[in-house]
Amino acid sequence: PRTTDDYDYTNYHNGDEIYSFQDMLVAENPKLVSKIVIGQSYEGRPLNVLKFSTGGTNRHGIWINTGIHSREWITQASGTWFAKKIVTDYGRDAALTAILDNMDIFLEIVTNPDGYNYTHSTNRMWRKTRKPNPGSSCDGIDLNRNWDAGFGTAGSSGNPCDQTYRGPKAHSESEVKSIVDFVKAQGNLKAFIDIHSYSQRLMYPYGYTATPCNDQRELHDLARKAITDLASLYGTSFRYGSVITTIYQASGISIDWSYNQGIKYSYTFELRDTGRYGFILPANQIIPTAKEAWLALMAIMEHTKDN
Ligand code: ING
Ligand code: ZN
Repeated sequence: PRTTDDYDYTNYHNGDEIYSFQDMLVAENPKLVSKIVIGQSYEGRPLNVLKFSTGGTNRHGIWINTGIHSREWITQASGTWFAKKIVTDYGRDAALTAILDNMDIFLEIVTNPDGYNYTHSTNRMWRKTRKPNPGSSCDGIDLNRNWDAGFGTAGSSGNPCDQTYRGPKAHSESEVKSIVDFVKAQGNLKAFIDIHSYSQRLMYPYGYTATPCNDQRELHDLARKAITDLASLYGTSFRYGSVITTIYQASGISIDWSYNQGIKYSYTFELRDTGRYGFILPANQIIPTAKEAWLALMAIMEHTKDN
């Protein structure tokens, strides 16, 4: 495709195709979208963040990332659709326009580029990074167990051969550290949303502890509103609650770190489906999955703006 209008949102794309989508989107919307390279992956790929901003100085921000687990292809595809949706709706949809007139949105679509490349070249079911682990024949770190929030406790693995291998220490992985540094430097994010698949859930902190977070009531009520809006489109049902009560104990996860940094609206999604196709979701579900998830994101972003 030569423009983002020609981009095929109904099919999955590799990392290079998504990178060129990002560059086209920036070129087409220079006043609204810019690309920030926050670092590079272990294998040297850029860690690109799209910034959607209508100006202002030091505005509050919303962070969204997809694809931290490479095999969850519906998330990178949805992230791409969200990016196009933002530029399409700005100035047309009142709610999105109000959000962007008050806050910036930061979107990292290919959060684990090495893993994503590997799912296209070699192993469709690869989840972790591709960094070798010294002393082990098994490669890769789980980027959603590497964060400094209950790091190393129950809910992750110290075995490099496991899918939930946490890495040698918190923030040891450049894909995580680059986000940590960016979020800290930004300093004014109010929402942090990490998007996974599959199992149709919307969750908030914590994953590492059963102690409820201080904002549990507000986060719970907002999650209910978000999944109700989501379901209004096609009737897709999502479970919701804290990570530990809704899915399982998980330590070193992104949203526990962001919440403990003071970013109250920290949420993680698990998009479609519930297991019929799992990670190999048919491409004809990309647009419906993205559209319904967008309604939930809009609920969270509007609430963030108003609070
Ligand atoms: N499942 C998640 C995992 O990392 C999860 C579940 C999501 C736990 C978000 C904690 C936070 O194990 C998938 N499919 O990645
Ligand atoms: Zn995941």
